[in-house]
Amino acid sequence: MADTFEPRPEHHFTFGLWTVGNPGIDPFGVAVREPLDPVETVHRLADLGAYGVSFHDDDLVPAGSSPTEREAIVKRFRAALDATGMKVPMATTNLFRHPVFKEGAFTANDPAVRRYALAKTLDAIDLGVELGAEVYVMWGGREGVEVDAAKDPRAALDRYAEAVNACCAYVRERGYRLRFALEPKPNEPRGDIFLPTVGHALGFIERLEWPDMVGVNPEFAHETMSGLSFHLGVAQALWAGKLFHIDLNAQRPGKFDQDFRFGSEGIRDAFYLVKLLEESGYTGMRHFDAHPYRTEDASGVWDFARGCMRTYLILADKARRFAADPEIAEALAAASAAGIHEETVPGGATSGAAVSALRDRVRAEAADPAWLHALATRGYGMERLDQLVNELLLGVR
Ligand SMILES: [Mn+2]
Repeated sequence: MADTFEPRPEHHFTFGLWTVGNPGIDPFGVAVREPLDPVETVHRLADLGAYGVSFHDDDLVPAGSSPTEREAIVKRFRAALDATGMKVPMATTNLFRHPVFKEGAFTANDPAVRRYALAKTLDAIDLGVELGAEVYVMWGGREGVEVDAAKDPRAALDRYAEAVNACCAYVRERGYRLRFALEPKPNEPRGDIFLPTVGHALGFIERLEWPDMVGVNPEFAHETMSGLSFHLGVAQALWAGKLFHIDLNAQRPGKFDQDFRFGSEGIRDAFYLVKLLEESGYTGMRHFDAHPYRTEDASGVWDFARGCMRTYLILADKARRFAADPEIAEALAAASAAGIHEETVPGGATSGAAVSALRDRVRAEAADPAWLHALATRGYGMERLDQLVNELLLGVR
């Protein structure tokens, strides 16, 4: 059935090679699907209307490949990109699979491990830039602790900042057009991970040598694991000018890192997120970092990919309907939703005189008990508004 929710390259949907290529390994079970050839992935995703792919260094060039092997792999992969018009907007490093990283990578206690992690990252940056990447994601999955006794966390943050600074210095020296995006996560695989939320990462970035080169890559599942609102985390990243990239998937709170198909859980959260992205003027990638259910065979993988993109487009359409709905507009007016845009201190909060003048005015108004009573007893009509949103999402308006 033809409808208006067909993904197209201009929607900027991207997938990691590791997402559709996920073979279904979990802590209790072996692979249930054959590995996917990255070249096949590029062709299949292009056929579905995606814009591009991303990868960890090892997803494309297996660890231990010789320079000749690397060259052959990159040449074949680039031919697939050229044939399909697919792009590589983002790349990243696998600093979590190899046993050498079991105690950390950029924050490992052993300096030899940290130096190896940095060198591996610089090689991966070269690979990413060679294929066109403009954003480099850093997810520090092994940067954490189980045994607090064994790690000085303040020194670990020094080493983390040092590693990010070193990568920035390298990029500047090479003249690459590349920005970094830190991806927060609270735990898993480590008991606790450094930079556990968007807020922690934003605070960390301001202490770096070149903060303008570094932003965040928030992930729906990761903030939801923390019990936090992904919508509010992404909004703060946008507010700070730091939303360099985003990882879309689905997650129920209080569970292991589920990485489900976008919109399969938390559909209201997904709606408010899509509404935010679409209305904010965000021009970056809509990147899916999710994987198909373990129940799926090879064809279910492509149902998964198509579903991620369709749900995004359906929710973007719902956001447009929200904005055009007269009853919702009435309910928003009842909630004084537009009032949040008005300055609290007319003339500006940075003037001490203006702040004092405001205080004097409010004091006089508040001296009238009726004035305060009216504010205290007014309703905001949010039950009606929220139900209208429900009915919009459930397809009855
Ligand atoms: Mn991710």
